[in-house]
Amino acid sequence: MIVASVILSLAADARASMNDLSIVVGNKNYSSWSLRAWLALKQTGAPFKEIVIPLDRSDTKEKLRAHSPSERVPVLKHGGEIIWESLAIAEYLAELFPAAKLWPSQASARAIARAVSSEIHAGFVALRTHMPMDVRGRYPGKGRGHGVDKDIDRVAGLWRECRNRFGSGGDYLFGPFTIADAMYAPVVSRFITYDVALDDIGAAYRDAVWRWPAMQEWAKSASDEPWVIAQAVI
Ligand SMILES: N[C@@H](CCC(=O)N[C@@H](CS)C(=O)NCC(=O)O)C(=O)O
Repeated sequence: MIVASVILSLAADARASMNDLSIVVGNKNYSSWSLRAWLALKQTGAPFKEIVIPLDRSDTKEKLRAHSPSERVPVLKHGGEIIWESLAIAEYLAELFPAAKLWPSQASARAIARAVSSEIHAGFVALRTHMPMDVRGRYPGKGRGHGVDKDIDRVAGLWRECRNRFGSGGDYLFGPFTIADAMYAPVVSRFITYDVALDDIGAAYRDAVWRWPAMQEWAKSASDEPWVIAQAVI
């Protein structure tokens, strides 16, 4: 009885504050980590407020400090709670909104979705360094620094494996859109910006993510932004 009433009151707390979500992001053209968390939040269908902090400006650090304990974006605010780190935000949203099915429901698919999400979160340094996200930019053939081809091959291999093993229920890595797709969305944008050639499975997946309405909404905002950051490698 006590357990049931605690569960009911926790559920009521969560429901009561579902409308109290905001996300702090960087420039949409450049902030790849912000894109990941923002896409996961969009996928919940919940209303949220958005605060954009332009990066690489004299007042950026001060603005970041006002919102983020790590002085980085994204940050999710839910009531009095502050969550930073894109993957932690995505995990939090998956728990808060179980109906959104942000992770695959089958255990081994879910474990692999978490593995590929952690792999991009922690790795692919050459790709992330030499091909910085620039959503509206088009630089075919650029960004091929040391180690980038190896990273591209690994990404293409992961996409192929996930699509072949788990993708039959939809156009995304695990069928329907999950956090894993949000984590690779900036890579999709990079592959378009730098015109990276892909096999048929990779190209179809890239196009599916790019067409996704939330991705298009982000890309439109990125194109409309006034800020320009010089990218060293381009
Ligand atoms: N590991 C963090 C990385 C966050 C990160 O590096 N964010 C960049 C923007 S994409 C940032 O806030 N940079 C601060 C700055 O440019 O001053 C995450 O996953 O959220």
